[in-house]
Amino acid sequence: ARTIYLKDYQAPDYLVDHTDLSFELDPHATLVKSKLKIRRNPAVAQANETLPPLWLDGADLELLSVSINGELLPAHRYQQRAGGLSLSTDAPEFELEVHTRIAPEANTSLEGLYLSNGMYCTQCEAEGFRKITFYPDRPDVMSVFTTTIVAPASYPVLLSNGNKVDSGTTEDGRLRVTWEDPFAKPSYLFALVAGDLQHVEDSFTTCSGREVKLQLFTEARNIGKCAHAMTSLKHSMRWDEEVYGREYDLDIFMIVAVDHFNMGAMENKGLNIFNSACVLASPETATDAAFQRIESIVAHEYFHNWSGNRVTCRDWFQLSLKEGFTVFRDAEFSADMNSRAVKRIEDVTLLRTSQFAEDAGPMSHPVRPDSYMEISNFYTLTVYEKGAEVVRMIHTILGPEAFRRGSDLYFERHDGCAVTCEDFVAAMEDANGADLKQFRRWYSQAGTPVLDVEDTYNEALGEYSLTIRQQTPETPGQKGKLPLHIPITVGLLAEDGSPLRLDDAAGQMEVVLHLTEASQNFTFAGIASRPLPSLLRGFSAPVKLRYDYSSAQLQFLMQHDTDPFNRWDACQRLSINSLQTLQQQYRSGEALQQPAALIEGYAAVLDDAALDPALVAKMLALPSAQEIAEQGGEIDAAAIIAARTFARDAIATALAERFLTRYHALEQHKPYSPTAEDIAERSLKNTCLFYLCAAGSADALALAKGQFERGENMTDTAAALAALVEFGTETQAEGFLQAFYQQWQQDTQVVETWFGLQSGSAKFGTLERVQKLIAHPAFEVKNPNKVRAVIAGFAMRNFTQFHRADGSGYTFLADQVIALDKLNPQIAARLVTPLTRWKKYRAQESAQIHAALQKISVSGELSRDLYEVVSKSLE
Ligand code: BAL
Ligand code: ZN
Repeated sequence: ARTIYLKDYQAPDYLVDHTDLSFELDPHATLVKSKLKIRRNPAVAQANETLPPLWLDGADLELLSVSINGELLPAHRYQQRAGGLSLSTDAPEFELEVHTRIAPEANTSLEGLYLSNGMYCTQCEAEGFRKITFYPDRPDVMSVFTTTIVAPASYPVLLSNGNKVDSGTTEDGRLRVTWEDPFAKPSYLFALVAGDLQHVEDSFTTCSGREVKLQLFTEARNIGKCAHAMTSLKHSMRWDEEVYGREYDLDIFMIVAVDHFNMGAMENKGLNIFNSACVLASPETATDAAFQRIESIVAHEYFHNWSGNRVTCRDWFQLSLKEGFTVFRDAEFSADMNSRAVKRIEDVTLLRTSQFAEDAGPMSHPVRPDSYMEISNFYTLTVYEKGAEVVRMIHTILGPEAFRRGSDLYFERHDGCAVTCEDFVAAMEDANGADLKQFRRWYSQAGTPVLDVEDTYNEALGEYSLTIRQQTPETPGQKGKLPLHIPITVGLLAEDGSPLRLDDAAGQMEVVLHLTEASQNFTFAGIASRPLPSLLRGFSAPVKLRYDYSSAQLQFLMQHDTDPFNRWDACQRLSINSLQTLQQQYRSGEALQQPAALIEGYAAVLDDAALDPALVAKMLALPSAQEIAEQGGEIDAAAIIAARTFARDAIATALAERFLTRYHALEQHKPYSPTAEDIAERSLKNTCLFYLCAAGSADALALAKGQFERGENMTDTAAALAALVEFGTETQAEGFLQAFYQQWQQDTQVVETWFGLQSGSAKFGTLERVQKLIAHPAFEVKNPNKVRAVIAGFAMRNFTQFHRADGSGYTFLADQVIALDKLNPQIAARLVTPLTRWKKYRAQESAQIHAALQKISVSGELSRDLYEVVSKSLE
């Protein structure tokens, strides 16, 4: 497979001013006619030049005809090649008409035009449009689109981008609708939907008083699950006006829910298409986590209307320009709508668990990658989440007002254009006279920086000093890393726990230190006694920070830090320290010792009535096995599992009474509502239930059974079921799972939850069971949600069973990946991730994982997606 480099970027030879598409839909033979108004790109044209050939991307298309200015083009004027069509032209401006035939029914890649439960839909980002018609399928070619859809009367809803301008019936009785999108856009934002759909409707009045029609389309059975997404949409529209000054621009905004979808959702102009799991919810069927995910994804896609659509990417290396910025925007939105600290904790947990692993693995790449074989493989945690952290650091360095000036300038300067990460940073600088020269390295340098912090206190001078060293480890293809500009938010605590005023920060309680050197000293004057530092507050930079805190100091921070994020983080450090000690004991064959400091810390957290229950629940959750594995050093799966299980059970037993009291105190006697307060209570209550069941008493299991049977809402039902599956007998677990399935088998989203509860269970989700689930009638290999629930649930969220000693988990995953690659390369390339980390494990596991990867490598011809990941991982 060919590697594409950022350094080779060239502006397009031709531009497309207008794109006129017509579709005659048919599952096996959809006719696509495209009429393009094309002209030579004046930015690259030379005087008296010979015109270069026009290149049109195309994949899996049956070419029927090519005409220029109404005349059929003779065959010698064009050449069909792998990946597209090359045409010679004799004028700098012309109208090109291309007719192609495609088979949506046969399209299992879910890129381009395909069918989901009989409904037509599209996914064009990044390079799916070339599976619909021949086109310059690159984001810097922006065109105004008109789309006509013709379909049998059994498809009464026919949608595309923009405004509906015409509709009628063809002579043979088919329906015909025409849409016009007045905003020039790249092909990746094109969308088409056709189906027998219902919709809910609402409206939103923009800040300038325009009325926007809001419509959410689903299959009839899901029409009762739209309210939360609609509310979330209206909140997002208002928030973007208030916080960024961004008003919606069309008269209509549509969302469609589809069951078969590779991503979470897609921001097509005026016509967002969503994975059902990321938009449909009701209290009976969706958990709190689903409600919050929906709110944030609806916001994310809506926010793309400005950060992505109005201002788009010049090329796919700039993907983080829209994704990093938009993730930052949606995270701030969620923080404003819910608990800021909890949102931050969740995002940082994801970053530490998965993005740090990516940064340290064979696919490691900068936020703005330098090269790729298959762009779909770069929709990564690095581009999205680390990219959002980079934008957050700009926000921290400049401050909120300056950041807003920067974003205003960015949108004003580049509206209607396809631009680069450099343009974004330049706007932030120019609006504020700021200097982000060194900061730009965050975009080009891969890997997670490690900060080592030491401190000294000079009593005689009343001075406290921090020495901070930074170092970024080597990553594939990148040696000799340079120091980054890292904002480190710091506070100091006095002996009594009160925050110290910092002279350098004009009497503020915290200060942002700007680390720019490899090693740097920061001194605070007027400090009367040795303080305890609270470092990297709010996780002000995506780094690993090392400072030698004692257990007592961590417990002190857990109680007294004024930064709620750092209270939680102190608890995390305490947990990780305890778990590392337990792992050492396990490895040296000693009896595991009670983690006394951790139990003491947890007890204090449970006793602190003033602490937000959401924060308590987060503090009481032990780091996942995966997160423990990311702490560095060789991964010993058995030691991690033993340590974590031992700690969990020790906590459960020691604090059983407290858990019980808290559980009862948190029982809710009111209707379900997905507010931050109610979610917080349920989350702590269910944490208590889980520990109570872990301690193993019959009473606790009876509590879980009662909660399960009451079935008040899916959050409580699923939590009770998870506890019963993990800690009940196998027969009991089987019974509850059966009962649950009987009740919910008609509901796709609940069945996905049901699959995930089993595949992810340390106890129940054994390989044998997972193999049974794959043969279950509700499993559908062509549906990515089902694959994610069962196969990824096992391989990515069931550390215990996936890493079983005989290596059969790895072979199983290899076989699944090989089979899936034939159907859906994007999903196959995602699913292989756990096998790419083989170098990090102990010798035995490492050899087993490597063998599984080899098995894939020699299994036959791989898709470009899977080939890139496998070949880079074997290097
Ligand atoms: N652009 C792909 C889906 C998303 O990030 O919104
Ligand atoms: Zn996005």
